[in-house]
Amino acid sequence: MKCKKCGERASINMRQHRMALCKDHFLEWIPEQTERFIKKYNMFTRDEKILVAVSGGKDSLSLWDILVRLGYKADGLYLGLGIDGGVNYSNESHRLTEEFARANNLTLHVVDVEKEYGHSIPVLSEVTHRGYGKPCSVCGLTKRHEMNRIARDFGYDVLATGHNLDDEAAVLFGNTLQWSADYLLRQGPVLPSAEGLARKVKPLCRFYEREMTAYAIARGIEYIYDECPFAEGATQVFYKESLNQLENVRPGTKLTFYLRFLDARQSGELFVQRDKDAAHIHPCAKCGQPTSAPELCSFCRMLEKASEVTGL
Ligand code: Q46
Ligand code: ZN
Ligand code: ZN
Repeated sequence: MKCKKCGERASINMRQHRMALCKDHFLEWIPEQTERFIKKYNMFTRDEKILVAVSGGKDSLSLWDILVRLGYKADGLYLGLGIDGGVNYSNESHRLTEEFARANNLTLHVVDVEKEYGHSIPVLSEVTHRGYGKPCSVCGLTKRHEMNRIARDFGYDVLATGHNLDDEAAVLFGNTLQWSADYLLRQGPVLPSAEGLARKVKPLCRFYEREMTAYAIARGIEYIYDECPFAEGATQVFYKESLNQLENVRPGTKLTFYLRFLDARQSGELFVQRDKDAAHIHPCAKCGQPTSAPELCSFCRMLEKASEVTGL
């Protein structure tokens, strides 16, 4: 297999694009494509301040690397979740993220959830009984809340996450199986800013997971290989595997599934936008973030419940 650009030996073959590239051209192609997606979906401009949520994994570190290479003003945010799971997941992911920031001379914000709120994610999950024994519901809620908080407090215009096509297609698959209209309407490369909330963007949403792995390795980025120990067995993993089976038989299935969805949604063919919650949005009485709940937002209610149970 030869590189489409220079004819040298290819190091990656992307069947869905009918294109093989050598390492050097692949390392050029990924940022070029990212820039194209940023412009196509109007994600942000070079004047805006971007906060990248970094977990120490291949996607978020690569995203940070790409944005900085492209000349964007991008700082990082690492959230210490206190997840151990036998592999010391949180410590190791923190170390790798710090190292990446240091090596590239980048600004990194670090929030340790336990230090900030008195409990780690697994403890918060256990005492509040959210999520049926899995900390993912509390974790997701906390991550969203903290990303918004740091973006607001430090004046970032945009929050960028490293979700890749495999992530997005799996979420889309799940939402489609459930016909969750509200979630489907909100899924996309850009979630516009709303009152008190920064715009959210996913610049890697059109790259396959294997492309991002190849990028991180080719670029020499040291990232955490282990997934969060709670990710295993999650429904999303099952959806990913199912989509991979389809992809193996018909290369390009995932990309078509996602892109056709975006087209249909944009053209208004799928759903009529309803603004039923918009009227009730107001700032949370405690943290000031927008919520549609009567007084406190779900994050602050979760913390209140935890303090009732633990007395802390
Ligand atoms: S939600 Fe669940 Fe993830 Fe949080 S607890 Fe781990 S798997 S990190 S994306
Ligand atoms: Zn080449
Ligand atoms: Zn709140």
